[in-house]
Amino acid sequence: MRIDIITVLPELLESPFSHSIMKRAQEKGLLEVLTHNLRDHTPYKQGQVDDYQFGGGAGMVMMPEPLAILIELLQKDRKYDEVIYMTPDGPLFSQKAANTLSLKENIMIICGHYKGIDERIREHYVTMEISIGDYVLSGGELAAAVVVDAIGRLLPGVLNDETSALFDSFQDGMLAPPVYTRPADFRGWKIPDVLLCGDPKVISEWRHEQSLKRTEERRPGLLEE
Ligand code: 6GU
Repeated sequence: MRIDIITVLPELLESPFSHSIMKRAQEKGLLEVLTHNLRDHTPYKQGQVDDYQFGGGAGMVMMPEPLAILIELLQKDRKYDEVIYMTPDGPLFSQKAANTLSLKENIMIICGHYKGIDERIREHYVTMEISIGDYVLSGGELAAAVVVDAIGRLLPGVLNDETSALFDSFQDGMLAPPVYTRPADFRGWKIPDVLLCGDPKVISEWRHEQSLKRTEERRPGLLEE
């Protein structure tokens, strides 16, 4: 999968994909993440990409022309399955959306800043909008990093048995069960006996019960879905 990200802050997106699982996904050739600095593509002087909003009001708006130029430049080389605009007024991101996006070949992500991007870009180029939660970030970059991470780890071959996504929270509509590692007795705090019983079926049933209990207590809405 290839992901092209349009941003005015490419530096902000360097580290998130340079470590751990995202790094391995790229080294294995399963994921390609490219950032494009919008300022390198603006026809306006001094790298200008934003301007005052028509009708007045505080805050700048990202101008349509630099975005259209860069989007069309990218679209010349490949067909994008989705052109995603990261925005707090978009639909909420979910594991289900991550699963669906992980099946795509080419994705473009536009990171907004200031008051957002000119509405005409949303109307004419954007095919999907994503918000990662009901709070406002100063730009779409951190949200884009969240989305790329959630998608990237689902690509076949990225995770191994140790990191498998099969038993993640949300993957079956439930939260994950509690987990423990050595020592079995830490300062007198003992792990549940059942985990030492050696019967995979009994342990699997216990984990399922724990998942259900956690989900009922913390996120009952998930069970209704
Ligand atoms: Cl995608 N962008 C911004 N700027 N803020 C957000 C967001 C996105 N999702 C939640 N808050």
